[in-house]
Amino acid sequence: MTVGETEAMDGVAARLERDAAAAIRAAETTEALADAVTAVLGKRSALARAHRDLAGLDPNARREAGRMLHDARQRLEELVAARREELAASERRAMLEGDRLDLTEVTTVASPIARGHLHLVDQTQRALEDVFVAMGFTVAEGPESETDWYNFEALNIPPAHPARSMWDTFYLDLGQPETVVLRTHTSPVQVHLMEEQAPPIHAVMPGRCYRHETPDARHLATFHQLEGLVVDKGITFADLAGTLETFTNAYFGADIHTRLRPAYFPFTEPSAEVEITCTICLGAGCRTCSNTGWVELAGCGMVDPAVFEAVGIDPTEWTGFAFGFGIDRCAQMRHGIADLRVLDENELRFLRQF
Ligand code: FA5
Repeated sequence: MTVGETEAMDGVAARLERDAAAAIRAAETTEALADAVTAVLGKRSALARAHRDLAGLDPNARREAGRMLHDARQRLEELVAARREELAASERRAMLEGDRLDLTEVTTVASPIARGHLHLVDQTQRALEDVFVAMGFTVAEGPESETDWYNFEALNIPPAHPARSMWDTFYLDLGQPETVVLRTHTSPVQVHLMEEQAPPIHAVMPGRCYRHETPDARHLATFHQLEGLVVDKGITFADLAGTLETFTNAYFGADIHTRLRPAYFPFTEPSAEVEITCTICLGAGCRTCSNTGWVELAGCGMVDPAVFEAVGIDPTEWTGFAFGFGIDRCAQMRHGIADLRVLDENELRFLRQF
């Protein structure tokens, strides 16, 4: 190969390599790169043609030109490998970016399931419990179906006693007729507690009660009470009155007045009813308070010695008081609900207000 021929071949190889390198760098995707590789390094490429043309050269020139083309091909293959890696990396990045889960976006999308909250009666029960727990009471619970003994007899209401008519009772079809009832009040939980626990006792007992009553503005057939029981030494009616006063101030506010009216319950002596100013009419008289200006919230009294005897507590050593608040009534008076029946209807537009 003459010096001139060598220079000419050098120039051809350099041009082929420059053009091929430009095509490789211009490829923007791995697919485009594969096409570029076929075009610049494949069998029909200018480089492959130049290789084939070497056959027409004399052996020296062929060797020299062959080396140049071979070196150019090697550099181009290295360039292809580097570009392939670059493109694969950026394509992987793009794919991960596309798959990324944007958690802020997910949480801002409104859930098709609306979040609920506690029913007003449950909220009220918890608020009442909180007030009494802050005063040092514990919280206990008892069963909703009771034997006649717990609901009546242990509470000093023997069978056929006229006081039974104070509670319109639902009887369950279990055992002997009229021996198992849906509890008509939470007072039977007092009996369970005194059987299980030795005095002193300071406890409240919330729960659902049932009465065969026609619902009206102040009554439901299924309602809730919060029973209270204190058994200790030297407990007097003043302790009961003070506890009720502290509770009503804490729950209803200092401007709500309460009064105690003498009443009768077979399991307390003396007994009283706790009334507060009707919050619907502020005492003026309305349908909710039957035009009296007052609404009864609870029954209460000093534990009758006969109840202590029924559960084996010595009434000469211990005295106590008990009360039973209507939880639904407390919610009614606290929130100015004219008709208690709305608490049972589960109308969401009403419930969502609380
Ligand atoms: C009793 O149930 C007694 N066990 C209360 C008691 C406990 C007295 C401890 C003495 C010692 P009474 O039936 O009055 O009493 O009910 C008490 C309270 O429960 C009422 O003041 C009222 O707030 C609520 N209540 C009673 N019946 C219903 C009803 N049908 N619907 C809604 N609340 C009611």
